[in-house]
Amino acid sequence: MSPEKKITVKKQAYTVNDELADEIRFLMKEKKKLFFNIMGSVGAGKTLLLENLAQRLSKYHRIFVINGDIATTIDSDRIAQHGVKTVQINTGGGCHLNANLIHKELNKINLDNYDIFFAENVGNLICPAAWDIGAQLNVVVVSITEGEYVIKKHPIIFKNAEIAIINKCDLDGLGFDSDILVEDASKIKSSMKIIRTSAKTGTGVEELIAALGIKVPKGEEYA
Ligand SMILES: Nc1nc2c(ncn2[C@@H]2O[C@H](COP(=O)(O)OP(=O)(O)OP(=O)(O)O)[C@@H](O)[C@H]2O)c(=O)[nH]1
Ligand SMILES: [Mg+2]
Repeated sequence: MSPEKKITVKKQAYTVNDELADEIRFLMKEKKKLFFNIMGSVGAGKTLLLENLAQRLSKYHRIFVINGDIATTIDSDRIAQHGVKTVQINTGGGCHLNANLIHKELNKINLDNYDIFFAENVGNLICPAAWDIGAQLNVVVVSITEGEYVIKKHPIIFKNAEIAIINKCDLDGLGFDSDILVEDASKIKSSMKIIRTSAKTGTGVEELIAALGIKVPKGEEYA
């Protein structure tokens, strides 16, 4: 294939994906559903944060979680233990979810049976940034154990997100000031909502629920 033809095919793939992503977003809005894309590095704590969210929210909302991974059903099994419906997509070698994979899973269920949808994207800070999956909000998770340069080195995924989570704050004391991660995220995008969490202790999870715009009964919301 000539280089020009290769570029055209790639452009077409993005266009088809973006159209389908818009369709998913439109449908979710029309049906008054929430759909969040949780992206982030390998091992940053995406699944443990989703376990926290499932545990807190399943009392009040019907939740459906789509987990993307190269192999295994470990993440969907972990989250399902908290009383929410989950499905695992194994991408084989694929390094990201895309609108087509999400659309196929949504087509298998009755959307009216759920209120809130989460997708846990494949763990890395590169490929998921380029593929719109039709979510209303993109969230990117990094952990302080990834070091002081992790946000600076991956600006694109932060540009494409509305919420940045700096996780594993219980492990502070790694020889650098974690404020630098907050500064880097806000330099990349001044409107970014930045939340420090520990998915291990639960710190910051209520703040995250509020930032996602998820309603909980009076007295249980983040002040
Ligand atoms: N100390 C501490 N450990 C955490 C925290 N969040 C996650 N972990 C641990 O970090 C490891 C990876 O967490 P996961 O939730 O599986 O991370 P992930 O981002 O879903 O990883 P992948 O799906 O493989 O990309 C597990 O051993 C978690 O228990 C945290 O806030 N603090
Ligand atoms: Mg995971």
